Amino acid sequence: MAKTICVLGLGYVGLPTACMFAVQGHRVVGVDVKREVVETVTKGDIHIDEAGLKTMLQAAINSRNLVARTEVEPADVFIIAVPTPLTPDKRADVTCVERAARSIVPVLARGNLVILESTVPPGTTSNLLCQALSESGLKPGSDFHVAHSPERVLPGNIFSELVSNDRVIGGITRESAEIACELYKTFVEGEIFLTDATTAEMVKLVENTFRDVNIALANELAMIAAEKGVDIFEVIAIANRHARVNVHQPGPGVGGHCIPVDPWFIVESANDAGTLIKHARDVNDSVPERIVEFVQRVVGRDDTRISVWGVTYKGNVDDTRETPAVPIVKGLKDRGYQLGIFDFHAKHFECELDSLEKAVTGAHAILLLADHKEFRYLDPEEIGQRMRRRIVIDTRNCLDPRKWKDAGFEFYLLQKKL
Ligand code: SAJ
Repeated sequence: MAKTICVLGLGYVGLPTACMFAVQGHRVVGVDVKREVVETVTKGDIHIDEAGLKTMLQAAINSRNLVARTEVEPADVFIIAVPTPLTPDKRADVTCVERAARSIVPVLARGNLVILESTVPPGTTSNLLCQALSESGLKPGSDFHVAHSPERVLPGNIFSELVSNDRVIGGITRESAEIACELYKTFVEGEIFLTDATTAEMVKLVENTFRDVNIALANELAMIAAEKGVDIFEVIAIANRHARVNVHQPGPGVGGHCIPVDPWFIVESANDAGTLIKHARDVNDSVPERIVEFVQRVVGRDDTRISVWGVTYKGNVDDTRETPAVPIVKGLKDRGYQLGIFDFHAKHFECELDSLEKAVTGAHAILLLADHKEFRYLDPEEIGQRMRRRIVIDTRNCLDPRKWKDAGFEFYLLQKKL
């Protein structure tokens, strides 16, 4: 049965989710505190880059099932999809969740369902969220339902993953989980696992922590392999052919708003445990500085210009949140390098972005940080003609070394000269 759904937060998760529910026939009110986001969405335009999002948004708007507002409206279901960033002392900043919950209080009615999709430390749904909603005078679990259903979609592939991924739904009561499950079944084709709210919170954190610790292992192995003169990407590719091995990829550091953040939510609630998780975080955070030192060793220092390619946190997205490119660019600038910075997708970055032509002209070396697929199709000869020296440092195993070496480039794959 069609429901009225209020989605709070029209970002990478909230907007695609709002669109999905709208095209399935639910009446959706998308709410964002930023007026410009509401205006953009209302026009059928997008403020974030995600494959298929614009088409989906226009379908949702044309169906007349989606409207965008700056204020919460009465609804059957409220879905909170707001950011939960890190505080400077590496704890979860849940202010936006709290504010979103408080904005629901005046319109909350008996029988409503409130779902938290934002990633939060274990216990947040049952404690902070329920307490905030209780200010309505209604009792969570009996007068209205509350569930945590963490988003688990991969930026760049959101629409297909929203549908095909398995989902975990943790209710503060079994009934809360079951009612939320019925709703998500509108479009979820993956399996839906029902559990309690704190378990669901922990599941989400464990997934991203697994990834972070695994990437830290890859980054540590990359340093060891470099000392041995071994290509770490080849080592991992062969090791991963073993049926029970899945080592992730090393790179210039770990970015995005999830993987470098979520492990801290476990560490903060772990008292004295969590040392391995913290160490992995520190390993990954130390990678950008190592990259800067390596650049210095390869290209030297005097009056040198580096062409930095790709500043997003990973390839084929426009997102520069928590990107390792920030500390790398800062480290290079602090050492006096001149930089030309180019990205195929990023719209915002700490420093001004250049055209590709400007970024390579007069450069002594290219430092590739984000593996956008477009980089693979560039002509090394054309690029080389504009440069003062022909050096490439590919931190992502993105380029075809043969092509670049044939064009006279000295080619480094992470720290290994090929
Ligand atoms: N990275 C590596 N090596 C790898 C994989 C990734 O260095 O082998 C780097 C990336 O370049 C990037 C960072 O790690 O800088 C994170 O990228 P990612 O693709 O691992 O993760 P996100 O942040 O784009 O999305 C993750 C996903 N989580 C998992 O796959 C377990 C996604 O499903 C979650 O929904 C998302 O976090 C989230 O919102 O939590």
